[in-house]
Amino acid sequence: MALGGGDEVDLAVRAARAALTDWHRTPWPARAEILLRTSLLLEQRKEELARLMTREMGKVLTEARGDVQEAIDMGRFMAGAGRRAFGETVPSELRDKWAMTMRQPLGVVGCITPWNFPIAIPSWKILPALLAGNTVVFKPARDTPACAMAFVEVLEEAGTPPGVVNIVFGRGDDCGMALVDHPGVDAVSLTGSVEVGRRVAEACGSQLKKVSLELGGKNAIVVMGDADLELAVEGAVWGGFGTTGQRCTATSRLIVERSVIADLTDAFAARARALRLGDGLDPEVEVGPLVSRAQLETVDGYTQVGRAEGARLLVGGEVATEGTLEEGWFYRPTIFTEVSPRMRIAQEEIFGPTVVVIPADSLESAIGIANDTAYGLSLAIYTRDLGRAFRAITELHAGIVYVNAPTIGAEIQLPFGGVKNTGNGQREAGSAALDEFSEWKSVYIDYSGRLQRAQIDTMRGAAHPANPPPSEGAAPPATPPQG
Ligand code: UN1
Repeated sequence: MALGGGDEVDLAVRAARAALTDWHRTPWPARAEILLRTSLLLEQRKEELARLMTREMGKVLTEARGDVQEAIDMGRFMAGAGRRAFGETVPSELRDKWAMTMRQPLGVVGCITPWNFPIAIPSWKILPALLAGNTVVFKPARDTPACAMAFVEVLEEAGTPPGVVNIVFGRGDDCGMALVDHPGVDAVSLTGSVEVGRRVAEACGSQLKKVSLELGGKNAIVVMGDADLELAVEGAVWGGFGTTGQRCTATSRLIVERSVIADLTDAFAARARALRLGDGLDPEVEVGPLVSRAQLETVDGYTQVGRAEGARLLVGGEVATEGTLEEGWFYRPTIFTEVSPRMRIAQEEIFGPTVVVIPADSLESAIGIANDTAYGLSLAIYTRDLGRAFRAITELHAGIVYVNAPTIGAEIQLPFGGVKNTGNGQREAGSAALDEFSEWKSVYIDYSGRLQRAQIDTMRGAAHPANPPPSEGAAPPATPPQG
């Protein structure tokens, strides 16, 4: 793979700057048309792109289709948003004066994306950035260049003018940081690790660049004693082992009320043991490989950590090598029980098919455990009790909360992002996406034909004795003239 560095980034940023004025002047609905065409083209090419994705990073085909679908959805949503990018019109405090707001682009936006959602996540960033009139330099993860390139080709085919979207390939250290540091880049949007997020935020902070960070999670499903346990097990399997656990929204903790923990764990373990591993292009396969050897080593490293911490390894915990599995980075779905909430395996993001089961005594203690990590992306509760559900909705400290559904499965019409180390308060997707990629301009239009002073001339016409109008300052006669 070609590895770009500072020179390639500089070329891309120059191209993006050169294209900026014209793109900004293009009306919102016209930009939106291109996003609609992007969405339609992605739909036409969905199968081909999904297959490319499975081959490139390993997620099973059904999920790869879902990934492309997320970008299709985002294109539709942003296309609609182009005709409803509302500002506010509010009454002025002065006569014959108009007050309103409009969205402005940030300028050139650097989009740095991970490999786990190689088309969906770029679409969350690039499509709203383009809609708002920004131009983009896109630096995808090194593990998924083909998906990234295919996405950019679709944007080009949909009619994005030259220079509006640019792609650079390379390592985070040099290529990614060159993009973040480049003085021609006005804002950065990153999905990645906390460690990288911190570096990017520091670099942006020193240059006062707007930065949006989405940095992962340590998501949990809380299962209460009254829950539909079959449903909870389904949710835990999908949330924990979908995408081989390589989602920032993956369910990596199950916090279970003691009364049902034995039943739930047995059923969950049986399901995990039965999952079919293999080539994601095979429709029978449920769990694909990890993306790389490095990821496999990280995941296995956490198994060793869990053992050393005294947790009980119930299922998995090893590399899978039987038959053709030997040819890929396969790891068995893994469950630890007898986990205490402060263990590293219960605190740190593993990004693999590892779920830890933690007992809880009550709803209150379960919520406490769920909230007690450095992250706050996605938390879920399974219960049939409406009161408990609402307590959880209110008290779970996360950007996304699910009731009777696992921690994965966010839809693009709602904001996506989290609290604490998960990010820096920005949200992607939904209408919030435009807040990420635009800023407000307040506009005042005075058609009175005279100087009107805000806060001072505001009582004009209201005969306020403390505030005589400037041009009619003479006091009225104390007694009306006699007729
Ligand atoms: C991610 O895990 O990086 O909610 C994104 C979900 C998906 C997006 C996940 N729609 O799981």
